[in-house]
Amino acid sequence: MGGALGKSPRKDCLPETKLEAKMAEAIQRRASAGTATKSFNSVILKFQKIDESFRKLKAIFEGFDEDKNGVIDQEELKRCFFKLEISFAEDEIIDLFRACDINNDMGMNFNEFIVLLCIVYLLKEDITSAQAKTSMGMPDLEATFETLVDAFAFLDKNKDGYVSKSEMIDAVNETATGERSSGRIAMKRFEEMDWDKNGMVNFKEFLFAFTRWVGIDELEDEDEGERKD
Ligand SMILES: [Ca+2]
Ligand SMILES: [Ca+2]
Ligand SMILES: [Ca+2]
Repeated sequence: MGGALGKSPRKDCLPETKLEAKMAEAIQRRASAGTATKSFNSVILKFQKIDESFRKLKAIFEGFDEDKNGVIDQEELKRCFFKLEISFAEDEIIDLFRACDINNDMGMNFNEFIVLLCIVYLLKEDITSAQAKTSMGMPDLEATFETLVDAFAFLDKNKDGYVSKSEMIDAVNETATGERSSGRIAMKRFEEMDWDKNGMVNFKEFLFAFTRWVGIDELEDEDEGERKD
């Protein structure tokens, strides 16, 4: 009713979609429950392990790309969810697909697929906690997803489901004691994450930044390079 005309500050406009609202809620719950992550540095130290775990997913990705065109389309994704026994409603799958298709080519490329699965992990875990832990049947990968969810919950100090610039700076400063450059590094990391430049990083933006930091984009370039020879 009333209030609809009232101009709200930018932050109150978030979340922008139903899916984003669900993600933020799940993160809020996680952040409230406390996290195992002690510092942002400890997350950076895990980059290589995260990278290895992502690379193992490549073969699985290729298996689900049935027509071998390099992307997983909506039909392929539905079959993928069926095989992995991920019980999402069809409209939820489409929402996820649209949210992760950042280059708008109506397909999930490898890094979009990683982000999509990690969001599935976050949302699934939220539904049935303990027993859902390994229900995707990929324990290694799910351990990696857990690291990422936990890292994001760690960064989200005020538990609103988003990471703000000041939260990022606080997190980096906590560990890098007395280093003058640490603030600048935090800013740089934050700007790499905040794609739409609205001053807040949601879980999806965080995940896309991760696939770049650990070098998944490079992996795709390498593959193309090999084909040229
Ligand atoms: Ca395909
Ligand atoms: Ca795409
Ligand atoms: Ca926050």
